[in-house]
Amino acid sequence: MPMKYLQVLSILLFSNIIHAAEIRIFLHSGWQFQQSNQTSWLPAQVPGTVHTDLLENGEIEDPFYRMNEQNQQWIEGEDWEYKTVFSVGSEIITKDKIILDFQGLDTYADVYLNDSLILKADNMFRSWQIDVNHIVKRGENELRIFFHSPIKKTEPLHDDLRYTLPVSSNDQSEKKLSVFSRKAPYHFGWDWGPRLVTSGIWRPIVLRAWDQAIIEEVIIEQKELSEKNATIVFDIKFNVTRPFFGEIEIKVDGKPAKTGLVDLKYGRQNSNFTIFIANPELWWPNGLGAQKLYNIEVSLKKENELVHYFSTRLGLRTIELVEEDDRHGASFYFKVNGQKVFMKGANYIPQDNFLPRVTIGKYEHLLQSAADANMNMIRVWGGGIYENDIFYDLCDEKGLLVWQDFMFSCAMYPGDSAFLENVRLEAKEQVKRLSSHPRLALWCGNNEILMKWQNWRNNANEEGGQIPLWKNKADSMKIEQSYHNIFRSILPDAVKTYGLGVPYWESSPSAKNGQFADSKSGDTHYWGVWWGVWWGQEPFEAYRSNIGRFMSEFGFQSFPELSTVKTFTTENDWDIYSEVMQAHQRSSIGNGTIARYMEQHFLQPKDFENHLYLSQLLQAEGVKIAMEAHRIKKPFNMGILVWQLNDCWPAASWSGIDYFGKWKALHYYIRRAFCEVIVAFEDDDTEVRAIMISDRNDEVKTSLILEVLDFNGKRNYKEEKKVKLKANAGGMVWKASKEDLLKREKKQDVLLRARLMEEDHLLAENIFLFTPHKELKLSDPDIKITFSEKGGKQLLELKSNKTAFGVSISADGMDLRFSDNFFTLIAKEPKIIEIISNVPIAQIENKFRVKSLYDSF
Ligand code: BMA
Repeated sequence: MPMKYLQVLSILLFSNIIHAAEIRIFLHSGWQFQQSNQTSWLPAQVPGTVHTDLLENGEIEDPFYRMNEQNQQWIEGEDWEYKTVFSVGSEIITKDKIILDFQGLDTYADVYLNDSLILKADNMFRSWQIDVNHIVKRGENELRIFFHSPIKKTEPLHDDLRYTLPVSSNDQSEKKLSVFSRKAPYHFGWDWGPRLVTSGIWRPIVLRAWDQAIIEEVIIEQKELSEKNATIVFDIKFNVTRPFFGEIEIKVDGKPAKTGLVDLKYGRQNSNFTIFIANPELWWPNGLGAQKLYNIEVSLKKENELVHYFSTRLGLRTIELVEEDDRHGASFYFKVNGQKVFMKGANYIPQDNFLPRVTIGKYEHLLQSAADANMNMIRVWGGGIYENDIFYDLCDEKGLLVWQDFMFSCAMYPGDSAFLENVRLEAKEQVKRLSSHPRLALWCGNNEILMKWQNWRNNANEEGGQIPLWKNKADSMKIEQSYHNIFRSILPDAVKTYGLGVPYWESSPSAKNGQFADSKSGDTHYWGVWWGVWWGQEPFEAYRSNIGRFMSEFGFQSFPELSTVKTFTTENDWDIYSEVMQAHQRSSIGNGTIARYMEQHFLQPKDFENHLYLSQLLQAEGVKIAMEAHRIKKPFNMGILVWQLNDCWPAASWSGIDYFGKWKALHYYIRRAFCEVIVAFEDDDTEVRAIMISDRNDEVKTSLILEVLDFNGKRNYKEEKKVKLKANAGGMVWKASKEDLLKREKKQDVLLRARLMEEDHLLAENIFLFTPHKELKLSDPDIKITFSEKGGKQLLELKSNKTAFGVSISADGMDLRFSDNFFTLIAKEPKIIEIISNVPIAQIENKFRVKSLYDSF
C-alpha cells in the first residue's frame, strides 16, 4: 500500500479528532523488522503484522494460498523486532509535553526509545500513552519494539496452572494458550478461519506534543430527551501543564451552543458543561427513520486564541433492553426512542486475519451491504476485536445498532490478579470509547461461555465425552470464580460506570438473570441444524420449532463462488474433499455436512463449480426458513442475527458475504426476508397458509394475489383478496388445501406464488414449492438477457421459456452486484435487474453469464 494512503487510513481510523496547538505526527515511515537475533533487517509497514511484512518481502508465500498456512506455523513461536528512526525538531522538543501514543500493539511488546525501555505492553485491546519528554532528543531518535512470541510468553502460565482451563477446539493447537493473552481469540484459529498467530504494530503510533493544555477526553451524556428538548452534558477532561484562565466553546452543527470559563490548574481535571438542543431531531435505526448526527465541536481558548480542539458527532436516541415477565418467561427486546423494534441483522467477525489490511473501502462496502439487506443490528462477536472507530462511525451513519460483545469466547479464562487487572483496564477503555454514540445497543460479556460451562463443569469435554479436566471440585470452583469475577463483576461494573446507560448482558446465549439459556427468556443460539443435537443433525424444518425470544445465532455453511475459490487453489484442487479445499474448511463436520443436506434437497451437482453454486442455494433456502419462522413468531421473538455476516479469509463458512465482499445467495435471500413487509408460507400435509408480517409503524393495505403456475408460465389457479395489516403486526392472511390448489397438476410441475401489491407497487413476493427442489420436473429455461440503459441506470432484462429456479447472474471475472439475484424466474415473465457497479458497461456487456438450477446437474 502506498505510504500516503496508509497515513490517511490511520488518521481516519480514529474518528474523534482532537488538535489545534497540538502537534501530531504519525510514526509510520522508515520501519524495519527482523526475526529476533538475526541481522537481516527488512522494510516493514506500520500499521502492519509480521506475516504481511514477511509476505511483502518475499520471505513467505501468501498464507491464504492452498495449504501455505500449515508451514507458516513457526512464525508464532518466534520473537520479532521492529525499529524506525524519527527526527525531532525544535518545534517539538520545546513543548511542555511530548507523548508517544501507541494505539494498538499486538501483543507482548517491549518498547525502547533511544535504548530506554518505556513500555511493556501486554494487551492488544488497550492503547498506551507514554510521556517521553525526558528521553526524546533533538535530531534522530530510535524507536524499537520487541515482540515476544505470544506462545512462548503464555506457555509458562499454562504449565504453571494446577488445572486445565476448558477451551473449545477452535483454538487449533494441542496446548490451548489463547486464553492466557488478551489477543484476538480468532488468531489462534476458529471453525471458519485459519490459525495465524501474528504479532505487530496493528494500529497507529502517534507522536504528540503540546503546550499549556489539551482536551484529553470528552464524554457526552444525553441526560434528557423529549420532543421539545435534549439536555446534553459534556464531561471534559483537561491535561494541563501551565495553569491558565480560559474559555470553552461548544458548537452544535456550526452554531454556538455554549461558552463557559475554565480556571485550569496543573495536572488532570474535569469540567462539566450542559447544553440544550431545542426540538431535537432523533437518530433512528435503519428503516425506521433518518440517522440525524449533530456535528459537535469543542474549543478550548485563551484570550480568544485556540489552544485545543475536539470534534465528534452526536446522535440522539433512547435505548432500552426490555425484559418483562410474561406467560412464557420474560421478553427480550429493544425499545428505541420508545418504540419496540424487531432487530434484523447478522454476526460480524473481523474482516481479515491481518487486520491492518482492512481498508476503509472494505468497511464501507460491508456495512453498506448490511444496510442494503435491510439490517438494523450487527453483533460484534466476542472472538474477534473491538473494532476501529471507522466501523462504529459507519454504523452510526447507516442506522446499524451494535450488539457489542467483550472479547471472550468459548473458553474459561484465568483468574489471577494480573489478568483481571488487565481486563479491567481494557473494559474501561473500550466502554468509554464506544458507548457515547447512538449505535451502541448492548454490551455483552461473552460468547457461549455460560452455555459451555454447563457441560464443562460436569467434567465433560466439548463433544460430551467424560474427560475429567480437574482433579477436584476445588479447582472447578476456582475456574467458576474467575468467570464470576470477569463477567459478573469487572465487566458489568465498567458498563455501569462508563456505559452511559447502555445495558449489559452477561453471556450470549443466556436466560434472564444470568441463567443457562432456555429459549423462554434471554437470547438463543440454535444449532440443531448444522451441528445437531444428541439425536443427530436436524432438518431445516426444525428451524420452525426452535425459536427463542431473540435469535442471536443460527446458520448454515456454503462455499464461496468459483472466482473466490480460484484465488487459493489450482485446478487440481477442485474437489470439495481435496486437501486444499479441506484446509479451507475449518468446521470439523464441514464439507460432509453440506453434501448430506444437499442430497436431501438437490440432485447431485454435475461438477465442482455447481457444487459451490448449489451449496449457496442450499444455505440460502435453509436460512430463509429460519428467518421467516422467526419473523412469524413476533412478538414472542424480537430479533434475528444470522450467523455470520462475513469472512476473514477465502473459505467455506456460514457467511453471506465472502472475503472479497461478494454477496453469496444467502445475502440476497436475507435482503428479501428482512424487508419491512413480507409474505411467507407455512404448510402441513394437507394445507398451505400465507402469513404476512409487517415491521411498519402504520397500517398496510394491500392486495394479495395467489397463483399456481406451471413451468410454462400457465396459470392454473388465481385468487386475489384485499388484506389490511395493523402496524407492527403479523398473521395468517390466506389458506387453502393442497388438493384444491393442485387439482389435476402434479406437485413437481407447479409452484405457488404470493404477491403483495400496494397500489401498483410490488411490496413483497414469495414462492412455495410442493416438493423438494430435487423432485421438480425442470426443462431448459433458455434464459435470454438484454441490456439497456435508462435514466442513468444500467438494466438487464431476463426472460425465459420455462420457469427457472436459483437464477444467478454474474459477469466473468468482474465483481458486480445486482439489485436482485438467486431468484425464481417465471416462464415468459420478463424481470428487470439493475447492475450496481461503477464498471463501464463496455467492459462487461458481453461477459454476463446466467445459470439456474437446471444447469447444475
Ligand atoms: C457459534 C459461534 C462461533 C462459531 C459458530 C459456528 O457458536 O459463536 O463460535 O463459529 O457458532 O460453529
